[in-house]
Amino acid sequence: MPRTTSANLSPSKAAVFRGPLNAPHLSAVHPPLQTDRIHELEAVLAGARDERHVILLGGHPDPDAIASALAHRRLCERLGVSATIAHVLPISRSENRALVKLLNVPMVKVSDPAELAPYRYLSLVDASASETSIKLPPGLEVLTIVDHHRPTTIPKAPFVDIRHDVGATCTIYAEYAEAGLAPFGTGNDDGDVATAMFFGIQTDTDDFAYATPADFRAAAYLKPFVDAETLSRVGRRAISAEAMAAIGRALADLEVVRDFAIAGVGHVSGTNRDAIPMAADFLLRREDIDTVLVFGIVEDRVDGSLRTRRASVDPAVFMQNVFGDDSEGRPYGGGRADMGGFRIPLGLMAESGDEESLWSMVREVVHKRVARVVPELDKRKS
Ligand SMILES: [Mn+2]
Repeated sequence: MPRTTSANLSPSKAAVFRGPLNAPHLSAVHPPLQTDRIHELEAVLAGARDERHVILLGGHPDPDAIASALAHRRLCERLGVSATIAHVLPISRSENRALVKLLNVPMVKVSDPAELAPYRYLSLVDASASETSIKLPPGLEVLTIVDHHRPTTIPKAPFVDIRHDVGATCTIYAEYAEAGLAPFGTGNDDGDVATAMFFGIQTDTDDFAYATPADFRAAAYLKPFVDAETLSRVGRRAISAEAMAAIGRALADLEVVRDFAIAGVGHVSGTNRDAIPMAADFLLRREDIDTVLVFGIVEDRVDGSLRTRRASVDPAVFMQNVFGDDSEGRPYGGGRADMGGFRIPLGLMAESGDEESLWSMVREVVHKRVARVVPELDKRKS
């Protein structure tokens, strides 16, 4: 493992503030590390030492969530706390499955609340509310919350660290390590954890395009421990055959009205649901397009993604103008997991055995609705 200087790897907390990373020019761009916070976290975790602990990931876990869970588990291990990483929904992108495989991420998939019964404490990473698709056993208590999203309600837990001024949850965990709470460079799995965390920061900041000084600082702290070859293999962002086929169908179905594009991908399996935002991201790269809507049928619903480069287009407003609200008055779009994503349940229609007719109906209805906002789309069809 390459070492930079002994000063910034020193486990002694006192030495941290004298390390080279705290040079005046860096302190000027980011406030100094908060040692009281790490003592608080250390005390909360140490206090839970005798009980089993689960890190439950919400949604379809992305690299920042997976790597934050690894960082949290590593921290627990160092403090003598046993922690298990669990998730409910499948890991949907093949690049994320590659991350889990290449970095040996120990994860268990849970589907029944009974599987969570052995655990006393719950830690949330990269989310401030627990996964809604599983009912939590009443005895399970939230112990820590570390996140970088704006919470809808202020969550309560013995330890809460929510910061919106960083691009990734991994940045916060890297700060804990840099501040002296289980610093990197001592453990066998440090390389894997650092590599995952670096990739988490990289993906959550759009390859550092939206990285804040804190994200760069965290990445710089982790870099000496990162395995560059593994990082480049994970960073290849492999696309599954099914997702690539869906992108092909999106290209074949593409309709362009001025700088707006719409494309349907037909049926996509739940595991490859992310083929839809992937296709949207890909189409948005066409030089004459600045807003794109891609949709498809995923299991029992219409699933779609709106991507835009235009500051004047608010995806949530666009979606609401197009699809309106459901029977309970909630908009179909604007889910927390996918900005600009929408989901419309197909209800009984989903049971139709005639996939082709169902798709052509869905396609027609979506086009009609979108024509409310992009009228030229309708004129083309008639
Ligand atoms: Mn994140």
